[in-house]
Amino acid sequence: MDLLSIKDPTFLKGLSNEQLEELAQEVRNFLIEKLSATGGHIGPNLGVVELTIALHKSFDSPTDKLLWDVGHQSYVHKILTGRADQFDSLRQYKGLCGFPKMIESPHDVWETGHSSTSLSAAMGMAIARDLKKEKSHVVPVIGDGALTGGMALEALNHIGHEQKNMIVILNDNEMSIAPNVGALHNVLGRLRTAGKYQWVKDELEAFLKKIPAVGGKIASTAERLKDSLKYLFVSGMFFEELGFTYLGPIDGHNYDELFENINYAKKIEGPVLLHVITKKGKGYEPAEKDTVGTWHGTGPYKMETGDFLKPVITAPAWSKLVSETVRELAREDERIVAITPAMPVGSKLEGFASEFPERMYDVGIAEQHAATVAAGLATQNMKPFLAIYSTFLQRAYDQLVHDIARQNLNVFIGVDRAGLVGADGETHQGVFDIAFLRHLPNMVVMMPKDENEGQHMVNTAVKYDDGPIVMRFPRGNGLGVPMDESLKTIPIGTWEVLKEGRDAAILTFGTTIPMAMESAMLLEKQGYSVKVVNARFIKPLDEAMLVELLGVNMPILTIEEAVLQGGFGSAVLEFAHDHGFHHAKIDRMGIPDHFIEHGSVNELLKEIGMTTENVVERINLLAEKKQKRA
Ligand SMILES: Cc1ncc(C[n+]2csc(CCOP(=O)(O)OP(=O)(O)O)c2C)c(N)n1
Repeated sequence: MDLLSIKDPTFLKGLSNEQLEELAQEVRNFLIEKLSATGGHIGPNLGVVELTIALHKSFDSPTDKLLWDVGHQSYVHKILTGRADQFDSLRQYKGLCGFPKMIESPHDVWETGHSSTSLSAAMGMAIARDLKKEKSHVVPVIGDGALTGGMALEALNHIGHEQKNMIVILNDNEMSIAPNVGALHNVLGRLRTAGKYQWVKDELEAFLKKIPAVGGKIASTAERLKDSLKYLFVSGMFFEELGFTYLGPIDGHNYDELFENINYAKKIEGPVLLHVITKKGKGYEPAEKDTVGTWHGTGPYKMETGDFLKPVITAPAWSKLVSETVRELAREDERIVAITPAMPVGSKLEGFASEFPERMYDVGIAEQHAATVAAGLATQNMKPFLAIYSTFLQRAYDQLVHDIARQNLNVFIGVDRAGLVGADGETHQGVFDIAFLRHLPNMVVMMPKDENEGQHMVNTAVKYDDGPIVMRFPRGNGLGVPMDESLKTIPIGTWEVLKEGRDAAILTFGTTIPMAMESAMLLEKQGYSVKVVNARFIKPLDEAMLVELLGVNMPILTIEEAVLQGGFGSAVLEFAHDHGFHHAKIDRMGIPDHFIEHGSVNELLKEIGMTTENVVERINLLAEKKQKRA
């Protein structure tokens, strides 16, 4: 069938299982081909083709609510809800979003990007449905990785207690991005190997019915017997104990099993958990064979071979530079322990893990826990390195405040993917961390201008023993600068003048430094002498340098690839005000007060007015034109 002609999922109702098999194959071919050009979350989507088709055939979306946890596996859902024609623009500027998006379709009832939110949202929807006396199914689809997130466990606790009608689909492929970890993963493993629980229960009931009943006594004995036999047959009946009817495990690529169990689940009162086993990357050999997580999300690839079409970049990847420098330092300092909340691959901690397996902890999708584990380690004079993406650190705000900063603990937080991240879009932009870190007492926040300074900053952070210290660094690669042989420490709170100038100063850090330098060169040609400062410490500020600049009434432009509200520019404004420089000429460039969607970083910067041309224009407005110098 022509996938481009699909308008909504109602067409599925009349299709036979054979026709659905054909459809699944077409969807797979389509995804493999389209994503080879755009990149995207190929592995997770190939794994849920039959599951998504079965759900859309069995339920009436959007009256029935299908919620996709994390949302990276919603491509099949997008195809079935009439968006196949937009896949050429997937994850591109103004194109189809890689995650559910309400503005795209009424079938996207819940927006995501971060994990483990679906069960709580489903609970809210179920409460609303019941209060409004409506009839509908609420069906969150959550992966075994996302289930390790604290919020999902909090939700299970609540849903099981309230006994709301809801069908939770547990999409278990044994993978998070990397192989899934944790005790819960082991529980699922036992369930997987224990066989079909519902079958065991039915068999037991049939057997017990054959025992001649002698009033209520035997009945209650039988119940007790059933309970104890349950443990005999199925170890760790975790979900039943939490108040869910557990169905499964079933083969998520088999329509007969899917329909039988979904239809059965619909009839059950109270919450149901349907345990569906799927294969990540199903139907595309390179992705199916992946055991480390390479095919979770990819850039473009050659369809026939599965080779990635990566541009040749010789500069080191930021994540690798940071993790490998920590690894080098860990050889001398046995107190260093690395912690990652489910991102060992993204954070490039494989090398550290292989050299120091006993000092490396993947804690699952558990950012709050990760932060407080780091805090606990620090209380014991250990040196925790918390490797975490800026966007996911948002989850651990109170742990930063209450556990780390308040106790002034020596935790080194490597804030990865800081700044705009591009194709993942709104939910993943790392633009809030400065605003939520810089107001915390005791916190040091810094960002290097290039990878050479980056390695010295890692060393600075590891040697620092006066409280928490954050090094933020961007997605992608360094600039390809020469690297010093030996590591240095950088004095805390010191900035660096990169270019002298008399008419105005640009204060910036990290990724925006090349733009500042280029603008300053262009401005020279227009007759402006512009100073450029590498404001590598966002907190504490280089107060001596600021006083010097403000003292001569130098117009200042601050630039940051982060939100303006509460950002670095705000810090400079506050400083000027608090130190009596009430007539200071300060202009701020940064991310305005709205969420930034997906697109390439350059397209996004252009959209928000953060280009060389914009800098030149803003300096022109700020500074009085001086006589052109010969
Ligand atoms: C709060 C949060 N932390 C980390 C991530 C990064 N992340 C995206 S998908 C994923 C793994 C999800 O695994 P699972 O739920 O099993 O889904 P699968 O990809 O295996 O289908 C992780 C860790 C995230 N999206 N949100």
